Amino acid sequence: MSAPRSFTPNKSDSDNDGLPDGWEVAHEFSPLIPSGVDGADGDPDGDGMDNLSEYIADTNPRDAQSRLEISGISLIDAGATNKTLFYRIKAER
Ligand SMILES: [Ca+2]
Ligand SMILES: [Ca+2]
Repeated sequence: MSAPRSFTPNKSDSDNDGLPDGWEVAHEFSPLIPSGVDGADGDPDGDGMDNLSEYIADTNPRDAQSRLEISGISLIDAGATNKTLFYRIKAER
């Protein structure tokens, strides 16, 4: 399969890496390269969240301080069949 030669910002995923073209261009990635720093597994800011995770969390893939973090989880046992899981998510965008 040959590499795509053009892309349509905010409309498609030309390189089929799961990252929309518009998002890739907005964050200075190539919408035509599906691997390495430009791909879903790339982590150019080294924060441990790959690009696909940054896209889903709506965080900045070029800023290590911009990340999604679960700050606490607790389980409330309200009986044999009723259990409630509480969690708090901190998103630095
Ligand atoms: Ca893409
Ligand atoms: Ca990252």
